[in-house]
Amino acid sequence: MTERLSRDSKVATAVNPDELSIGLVHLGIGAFHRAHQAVYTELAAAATGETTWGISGVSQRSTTVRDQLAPQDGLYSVLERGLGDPTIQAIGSVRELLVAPEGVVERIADPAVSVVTLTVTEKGYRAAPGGGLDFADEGIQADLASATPRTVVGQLVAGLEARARSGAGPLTLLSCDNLVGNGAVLKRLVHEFAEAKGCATEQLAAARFPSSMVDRIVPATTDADRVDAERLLGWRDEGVVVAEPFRQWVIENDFAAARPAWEQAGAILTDDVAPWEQAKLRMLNATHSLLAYLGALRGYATIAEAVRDEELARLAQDLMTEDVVPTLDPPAGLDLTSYGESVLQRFANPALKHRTTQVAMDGSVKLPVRLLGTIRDRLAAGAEPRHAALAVAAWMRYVSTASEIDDPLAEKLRTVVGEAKAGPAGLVEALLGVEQVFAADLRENATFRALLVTELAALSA
Ligand code: CS2
Repeated sequence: MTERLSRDSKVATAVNPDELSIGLVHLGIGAFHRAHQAVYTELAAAATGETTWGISGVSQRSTTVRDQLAPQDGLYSVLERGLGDPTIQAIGSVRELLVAPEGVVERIADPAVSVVTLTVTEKGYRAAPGGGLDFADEGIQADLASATPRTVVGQLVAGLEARARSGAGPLTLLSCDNLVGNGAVLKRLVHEFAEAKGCATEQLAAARFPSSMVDRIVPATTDADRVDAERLLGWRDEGVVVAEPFRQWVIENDFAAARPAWEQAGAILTDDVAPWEQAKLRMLNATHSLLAYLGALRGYATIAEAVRDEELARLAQDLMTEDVVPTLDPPAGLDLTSYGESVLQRFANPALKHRTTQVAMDGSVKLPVRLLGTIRDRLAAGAEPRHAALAVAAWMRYVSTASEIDDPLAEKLRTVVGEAKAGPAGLVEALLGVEQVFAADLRENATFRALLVTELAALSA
């Protein structure tokens, strides 16, 4: 067996990791960050020669990433799987690995740190159904009462508070999660938490919360990927991440202080991220969910298999053209027709092996972001969003038939499904009652309900 990747391996990275000091904290150092923002950060540093943008990567609970990367001196590689042969690139920009809460507040308070980026997934924000902080959340309640924060929002507020003591300058908090208006969402949560705790006011006033749209398909790494990486790299890499060749990052240019020159690595800095974000969430993520639920129901293991089913590909296409496109006001430079085509082509990449069950997870927090906005807009325009309703119905069918569901509301969903009256109308009635997912306007909309019942009946036939 080959030896483990480490500093001694002398693999080529775009930056020399030994020369990097930490200037950025990332909360949620999963595969996505390592294949996306960390790559941009590394390439930006290489382009500018700046050595102040090493990353301190934080896991919220699991020690897995630290255990994989710390013995490798933070080094890992990105295995790119496109239509040709796979390629590999080692990345050196992650310079520290933390597992919260250990050392996180102290690192955020480091005066050398001026940006905190986040990929903590939809559920990591602990937002209430109607927006704002979920004060009923046990983690939030615990953090309001304790000095050792365990939630992301708690860590950020404690970090801001500690910066006031360490004399650090103003901080930028940059959300990179798939949320509508992710910057504004994070700002509201952080402000509400700080207010409830009565702290961090000065640093909070100076902080900035730009929104951003992130895009790269990053399936979970498998053992087969580790074997391929070892062959291509010449070293064993326990932290390898797999990604498609495509990557995109659109960032609102609203920073409190210094930031990496991400535009040098291909990121778009703009005054208005909203149209980019809306197009991506409603086109890509919505069709991803449609294919995940319908695909899983048809027994397909991967998204690529699902989109190769002609009927499913057509439904995905129709979702975009008939329901989504009429709701969008695309940014200059984005052609929605070719965007939609490219999305389906990316999904069809057979080398990626993106599991339908991976995309299907956490539906209760993903549907409101990806699909319900489209449905709301179409209903308001007097239209019938049949394909978007089909995606929701497919989720309903999936959560009521899958042997196991991976979702923060799994227990509640199981109970609701178990108590539902028999038949499609009964299941629709029961699941529309889950107020964490469906607000009253949709629950009470007769057109939406009728569409769901029709689609669910067809799926159950
Ligand atoms: C996917 C996303 O898992 C999911 O829900 O829809 O992770 C998707 O792959 C990314 O947003 C692509 O940028």
